[in-house]
Amino acid sequence: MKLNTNSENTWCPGCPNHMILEAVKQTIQNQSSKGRSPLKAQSASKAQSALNYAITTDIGCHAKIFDYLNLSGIYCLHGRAIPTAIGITLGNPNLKVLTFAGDGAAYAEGIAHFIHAFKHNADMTLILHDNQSFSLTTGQPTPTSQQGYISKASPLGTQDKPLNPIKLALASNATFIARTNARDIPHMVETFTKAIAHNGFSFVEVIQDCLIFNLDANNKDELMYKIKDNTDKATAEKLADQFDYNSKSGKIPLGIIYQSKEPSLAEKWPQLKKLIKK
Ligand SMILES: Cc1ncc(C[n+]2csc(CCOP(=O)(O)OP(=O)(O)O)c2C)c(N)n1
Ligand code: SF4
Repeated sequence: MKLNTNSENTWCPGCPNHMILEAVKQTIQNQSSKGRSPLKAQSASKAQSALNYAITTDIGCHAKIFDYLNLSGIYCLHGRAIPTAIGITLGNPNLKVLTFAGDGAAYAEGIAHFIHAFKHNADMTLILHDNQSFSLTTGQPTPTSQQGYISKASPLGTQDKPLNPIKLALASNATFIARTNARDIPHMVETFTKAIAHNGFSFVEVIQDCLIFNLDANNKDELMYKIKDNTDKATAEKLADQFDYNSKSGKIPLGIIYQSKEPSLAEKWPQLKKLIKK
């Protein structure tokens, strides 16, 4: 499966988005070699037994991944990559939709969609590039920016405490929550593979330093540690509390923070359930 495109890559040299792209390609190639071919969405009917992919992306630096992946999909309005992906799963519940969003996109502009996506539990994977900054628009603070972050839009420093999206996901009845590190390709591949295998809405937060904006939020690797896959809600709450996106003194757990089994959106609706050919 040829996933490369001819588009010029305009990410900054060294931006960890390059590594996320590589991990996504490796994940899909691995699935492909096991007979799960990512087909173009419009020809999905040719291989209903295969796991086929479509993508949606938001708007931002992260979203340029749309141009660098040879997969069908929709390059969406800012904040709307999640509902568009849900729409694709309604149109064809046999597609596995990968959605790429930034922390500005999903935790600010599109936060209502982020919350409700957990409730709907459509069979899709959200890969969230969290650089604690609206980077494409030159570094304004997002909901996960740390207190005191000085930017052109916040010259005196932000006063608000950051949002903890992992806790929000837990409170929203998420069935799959994971965190990984954009500097660790093998861990991303492992995590994305598990997320794609999950039946329902899987949320993977990727800690992705931006090399140009909000530099103070970078270089948290020493705080990160890998956990075993977790299915216990009380443990998940404790894991979520370990990193508040504010200080660099806590620990940052990486891996499957929480997973549970619930019917997916398509499985809840008889009209859609009969279309599933897995
Ligand atoms: C409805 C709407 N609001 C605002 C914008 C401007 N805008 C485009 S990209 C962007 C920042 C994206 O930040 P984030 O989602 O964190 O992604 P990053 O660039 O950091 O990868 C903003 C505010 C827009 N294009 N559309
Ligand atoms: S501005 Fe930041 S997030 Fe955007 S490409 Fe450059 S390093 Fe990456």
